[in-house]
Amino acid sequence: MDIISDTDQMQQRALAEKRAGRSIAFVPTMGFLHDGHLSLLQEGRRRGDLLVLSIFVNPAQFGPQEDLSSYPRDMERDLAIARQAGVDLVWTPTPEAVYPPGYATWVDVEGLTDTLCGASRPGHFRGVTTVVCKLFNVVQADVALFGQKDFQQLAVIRRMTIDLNLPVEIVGLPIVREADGLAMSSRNVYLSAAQRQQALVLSQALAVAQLMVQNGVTSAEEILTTLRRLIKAKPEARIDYLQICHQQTLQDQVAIDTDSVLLMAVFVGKTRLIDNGFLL
Ligand code: PAJ
Repeated sequence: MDIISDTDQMQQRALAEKRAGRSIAFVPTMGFLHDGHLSLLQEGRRRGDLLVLSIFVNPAQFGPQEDLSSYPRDMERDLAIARQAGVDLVWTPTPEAVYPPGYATWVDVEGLTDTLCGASRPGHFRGVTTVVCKLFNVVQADVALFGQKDFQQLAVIRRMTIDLNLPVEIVGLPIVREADGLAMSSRNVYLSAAQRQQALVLSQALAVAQLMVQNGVTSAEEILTTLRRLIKAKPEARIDYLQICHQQTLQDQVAIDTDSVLLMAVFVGKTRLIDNGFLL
């Protein structure tokens, strides 16, 4: 497994691989890898001749009050996991290389980024789309793999890829969960034992919503009212948003149908957790 930090070196290597007729599968991450990331790497291994992983905690997607400086990092462990997963090349750029002095170009997807995480984290998606566009250009990805855990991020990246004619196939993969249902996240390490227990309320809320729909409830508001009560019963949980949206437009829905997805962001203590799932 090769480890490259330099951007030009990464791009030259990618271009050489393409000239040699090899396809490139790409998994962009911020590191502190878990089984969710691993599922993307495993699918990437199947889909590309060369499997590239990037590890970059992207400052541009963190707000001023957010956890950039405390975001968990463990490069040695990440590299061991990558080796195990059959990654060919790990790219670990520095913030200075990605955003050198004078940097002035941003990619901004309109509309889809107005709601949900976009509303509570101003500028977040601008940071995500800008870095993902840059990463695609350097890595020369043919296929890139993303998790449905970040449902809105996936929708926004699909939109950007279409709108900017990026020659990259975007693949979305299901949420990987802990045995008790908690969606895996690098941020789960922030949780105390008591908070870790209360964090189960996200996946429980999803299960309750799915059960209500199975039992014939079609009113989004009826479901949301029940879920709000469930979540508020946890002393350390605070709802950031809880919405039932159309999977493509991300607009709120009144009645449940096969396009309905429940999307939530809940603070447990100071840790903001997200989860989502289809209702039918
Ligand atoms: P990060 O949070 O490290 O996630 C990297 C990829 O792993 C994303 O596509 C995310 O959706 C996926 N992922 C995270 N948890 C998952 C889970 N439990 N199951 C399945 N997939 C999961 O998302 C980012 O980094 C950044 O915004 C990035 C796209 C790298 C741009 O900086």
